[in-house]
Amino acid sequence: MTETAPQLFIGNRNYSSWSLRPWLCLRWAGIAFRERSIELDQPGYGAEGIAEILAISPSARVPVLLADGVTIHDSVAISEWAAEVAPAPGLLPPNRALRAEMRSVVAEMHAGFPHLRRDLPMNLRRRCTARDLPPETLRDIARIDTMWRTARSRFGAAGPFMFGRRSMADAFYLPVATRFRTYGARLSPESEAYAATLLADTDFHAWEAAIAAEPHRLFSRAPIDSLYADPA
Ligand SMILES: N[C@@H](CCC(=O)N[C@@H](CS)C(=O)NCC(=O)O)C(=O)O
Repeated sequence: MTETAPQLFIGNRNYSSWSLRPWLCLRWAGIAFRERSIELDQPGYGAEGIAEILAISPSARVPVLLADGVTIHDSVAISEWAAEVAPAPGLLPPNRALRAEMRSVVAEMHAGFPHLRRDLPMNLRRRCTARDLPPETLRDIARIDTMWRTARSRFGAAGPFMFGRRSMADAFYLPVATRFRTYGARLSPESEAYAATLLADTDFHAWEAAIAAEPHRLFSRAPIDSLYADPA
């Protein structure tokens, strides 16, 4: 790979769902890129104050892609860049109406589901059962279940992904499938089948394998690893 290869800066693979999404899009698009990992568990976390991130990201957040001589500092922008550079794999469906529907669910994920993100943060290593979830979080889960079930009933004949063929929507909801696995959320059979399709992705397995190779350290700046633990 040359020094001009795109560089993707990501956060901890175990926790950073915003990093995983464009990373999957770049892999699915077949784009060669250099990867740089930044530890999120350090001073400034949660306050957009991590010095290493500030040095490369105008938003003080990761993911960031350095490519084409510019800084692309958002998961959707990076994923859209990947889809433009390599249109053939179909990250953006060629049909305009389908593309608009796909962008709607990507935007819904990117801008929404705050309660799901608060109560079921991505934690790939963890397995536990979420307890006493508030109604607003149950509503987020129910909305996603309906989204997945409806899409699968409409596009099932075209393939096993949300819109039949694999697209950017699948990269945006794969981290959600991991949250449902981590916290034991119950879904409709159609959504369970779709989540299993996402979790079987070979690029995602490569991402998970890299976590298994890292030293196991619990996150100290937010209670992600102790959520729903039995009281000592
Ligand atoms: N809207 C951004 C969100 C990115 C984001 O929140 N990144 C987190 C890590 S997953 C971050 O960099 N946090 C640094 C901090 O909180 O200081 C995107 O879609 O890329």
